Formats: sequence, structure tokens, C-alpha cells
Amino acid sequence: MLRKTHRNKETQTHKSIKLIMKIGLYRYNLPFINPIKLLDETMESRSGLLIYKDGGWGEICPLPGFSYETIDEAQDEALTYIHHLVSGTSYFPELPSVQHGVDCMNSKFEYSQEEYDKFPPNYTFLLGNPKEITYNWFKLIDNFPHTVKIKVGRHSLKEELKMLKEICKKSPDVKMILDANGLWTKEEALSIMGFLNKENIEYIEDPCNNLDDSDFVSQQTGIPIALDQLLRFCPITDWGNFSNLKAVIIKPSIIGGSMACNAICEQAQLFNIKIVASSLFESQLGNYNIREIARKKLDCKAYHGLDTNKYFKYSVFKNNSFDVDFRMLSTIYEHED
Ligand code: OSB
Ligand code: MG
Repeated sequence: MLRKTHRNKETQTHKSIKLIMKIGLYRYNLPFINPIKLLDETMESRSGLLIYKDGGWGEICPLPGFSYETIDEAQDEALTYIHHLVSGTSYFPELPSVQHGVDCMNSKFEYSQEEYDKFPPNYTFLLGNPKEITYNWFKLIDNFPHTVKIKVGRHSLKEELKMLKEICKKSPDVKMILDANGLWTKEEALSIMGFLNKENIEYIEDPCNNLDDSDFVSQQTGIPIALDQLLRFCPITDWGNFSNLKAVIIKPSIIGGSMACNAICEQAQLFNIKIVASSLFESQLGNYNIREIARKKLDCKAYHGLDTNKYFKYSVFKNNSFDVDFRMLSTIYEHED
């Protein structure tokens, strides 16, 4: 009886919000199942903003350590954007995360399970220390994924090499995407690569913290590299100078709106470089939006690495649906015509 009353109340609130709302800005804070350490900081949860207008949803969620802007700066600019919209003047956002969120909102993507299932992530993403990663890989023994992305450069060379060798031994055909986030020196990268079969390595994302050392690693080993955080230090006109640049990683939350993403995409196609649309631990809604960008706008139908939803304890979508769950959001701004 109690449950029923509660459920009724819930749908009512949801309906009334949906009917009157035209423009809204909301904040979420989603805890991870286990704390996540990407660089120095350990993250217990992910905070971001959802922006809504007339049936379209966008997400604005700079990530500390990776984005230049903070979430508070992004929120300020999102509010500036909204105030212009409400007063009928135009404003083009400057911050990449805001550009991206506004672009998605205006694209009015449709969310459905059927579409979602047609376009699963191209690689399995594994996080954790070398023991956890090895263990989690072994758990997939029934049907090892073809490609796995693994963070490296975080633990001792010995432990990481052991992990990579064990993974290759268990699944000799595996293709590994190694993401060092610039944490290896070129000597470290060379020494660990010397023990691996290069057939098992799809590419290394940002092996070292600068373009020259990263290029040196691929030159010496014949192993391709991909540019992710290093992309911003590399003018598009220099892409041809690399000895083996296989992919550029597009994180729209960092690169910005569709204009910036499309420019990179066009150039990549010219150079025959793979484009990988990738996540910044957006919420499930932001993750879906990036899939839609990859599928519909960047024309990189085959490539996207967005296997990050599994690390979240809760979703901004209601159970088994793609309806936004307003109970997960706090309202920053709402406006009705
Ligand atoms: O360097 O690719 C990265 C997540 C947050 C910040 C930076 C990175 C990542 C990932 C996510 O690796 C996995 C992916 O989408 O490839
Ligand atoms: Mg990366």
C-alpha cells in the first residue's frame, strides 16, 4: 500500500515537471561502485550538469585533471547561455564542455534500448590494479572480447608486464589498447614493449607526456600510437609527421562542439587515421549522447570506446528505461514560457 502511494506521487511529480518545463539546468552526483583513480585524484563519484530544452538533453561535465574548466565555471557559462536564450539574444558558448552539452541538447537525440543494442562499445574497458585487471579478464574466459583497453603506467613495470603477459597468454589473439595517459618515460615504454608481441597491441594512447617521446616509442617499436590528451598540443597540420599515428581520440566534453569535432574528423579521414569517440565518465545520458555523435555525426560507425557505465552505482535514467529520473537531479534553473 505504502509503495503504491509512493509510486503514484512519483509519476505525478515527473509528469508535472515534464509538462511545464521548457528549459532546465540540473546537477547530478553519481557515486561509483568502487572509487576510481585515473591520475592522482581518487574519485568517489562523478558530478555533472544536464541541460534540457524542448525535448533535447545535453550533458556538461568537465572532469578534474582532464578538463581545463571546472564544473562551477561550466555552470556559470551554461546559465549565461540560458539567460540569453530566455531573453531572445544569441550566445555561443566558449567552454568546450558547454559547447558540447548545448550541441547535444539542440540535436534532440532519441534514446531507445533498440538503438542502444545495435551499437555496443567496441572494446571492453578494464580499470584497477594489475591483479584486479588480470582477474577481471580471466572472468571473461567464456568469450574473451576481441579488444580490451587497459590503463598502464600506474604501477611498477614488473607488475604491469606480468598482467599484460598473462592476458596475452590466456587469449593469444587479443588486441590491447594500452592507455598510459602520458605516464611512461620513453625508456619505460620501450622496456615494457620489448617483452610483448606487437601483434597484441592495437595502439598505445599517449605513451609519454610529450609528442616527441611518444613518436620515438612508436618509431623504435613499430607499435602504433593514438593521441588523446596530447591532441591539444598537436596542430592538425603536424599529424603527417608521425611515424605511426593510428588513431585520434575524440572526447567531445574536452574538444567541444560539433564544429571542433568535425574539423578533427575531416582531417583524420584525410590522413586515414582512425577516430575513436571516447568517454570522460559522463553519466549514462552523456554516454549515450557520445554514441549518437559517433554514429550520426562523426561517421565513425565502427569505433567508439564508451564502456564506462558499468562503474556507476546509479543511473540518471529510470530503471530499464531511457527516461530521465528527476530524483537523481537537483534543479539549478527551470524556465517555462
Ligand atoms: O584517457 O581515455 C582517457 C576516462 C576519463 C578520462 C580520460 C580517459 C578515460 C578513459 C575512458 O580511458 C575509456 C574510454 O572511453 O576509452
Ligand atoms: Mg586516453
